[in-house]
Amino acid sequence: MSPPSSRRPEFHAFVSRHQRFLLTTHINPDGDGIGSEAAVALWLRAAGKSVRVMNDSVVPAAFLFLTRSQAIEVYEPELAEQRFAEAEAVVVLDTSNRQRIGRLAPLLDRHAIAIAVVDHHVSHINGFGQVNVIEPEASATGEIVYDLIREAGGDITPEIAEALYVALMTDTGSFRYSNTDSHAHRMAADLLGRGLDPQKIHSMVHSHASAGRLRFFGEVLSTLEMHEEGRLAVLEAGPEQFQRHGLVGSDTEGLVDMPRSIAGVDVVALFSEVEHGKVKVSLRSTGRVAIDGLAVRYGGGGHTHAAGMLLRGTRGEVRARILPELQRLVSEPSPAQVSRGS
Ligand SMILES: [Mn+2]
Repeated sequence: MSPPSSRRPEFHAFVSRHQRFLLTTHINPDGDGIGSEAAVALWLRAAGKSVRVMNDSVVPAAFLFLTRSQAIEVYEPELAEQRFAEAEAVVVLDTSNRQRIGRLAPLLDRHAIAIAVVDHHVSHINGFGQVNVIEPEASATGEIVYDLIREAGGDITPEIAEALYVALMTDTGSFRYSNTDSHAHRMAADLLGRGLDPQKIHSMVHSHASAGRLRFFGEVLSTLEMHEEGRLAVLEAGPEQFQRHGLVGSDTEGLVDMPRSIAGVDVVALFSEVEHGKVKVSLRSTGRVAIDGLAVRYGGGGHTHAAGMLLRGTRGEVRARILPELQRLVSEPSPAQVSRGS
């Protein structure tokens, strides 16, 4: 059953009505963003549509194999103008916050272009498209895409299956986060039945760490702080650490998840000051505590148990603002903050 803000029939009409599509996803795209783009592109092309894909950020090395038969372009001012002029319709995948598509966002205003949004984040539930398929109960945008392709009578080819498997696998933390439900497992089973090699896909996605990234993880983890009688874990990384190891903000992927394995931890916060005066706050929680509300109040977003925001200031200043809020969340969760799943 789709929630009120999900408009699947309207999405199918949107696809039928247009011929030339431009797909995009959020800045610092993950496996769900790239996998969903690849799957939708392959499906639309098989249906005789013309498709371009352009993102604000480069495709991370881990997901380059998904661009074998569909190029994913990176934003450049002139090229972006050209792509928007050529397209009739944009499909935004894995974010319903228009700011999150980065430098492509202003082009939505300058070009009279139809917009559809397909997403599973709860923070901008009404969407900014003419058509919004926003289903927070889906474990990945790829899961919604899988349903949409099948509803439209499209063929889940081995290549589409691979892209959707990557989307599902990465957004469920390899089927271990709380969003992993029976629908996700049924979908995975169906995709595997189409001849995928899960071990091979897993190793393609997870064999791109550099030695510098692991040393950086080691450094940051060695300064792990525990607050609130062990229920709140705090990590911090500074600009000099990113520079020394040659890393960027997206290289912290996975780091904030590690302290979740400590017995008794309810919330983990990572304060990454990637450049001076700009702090990325990554939040994770376990069953008892919801952290998406806090992220939204500070202009960010995410899911019940995985959220984040970007704040201005030094990490000392940002910590001083956010830490008391986290301490409050951990020590007295109100009924509204009790898990409702993600
Ligand atoms: Mn996602």
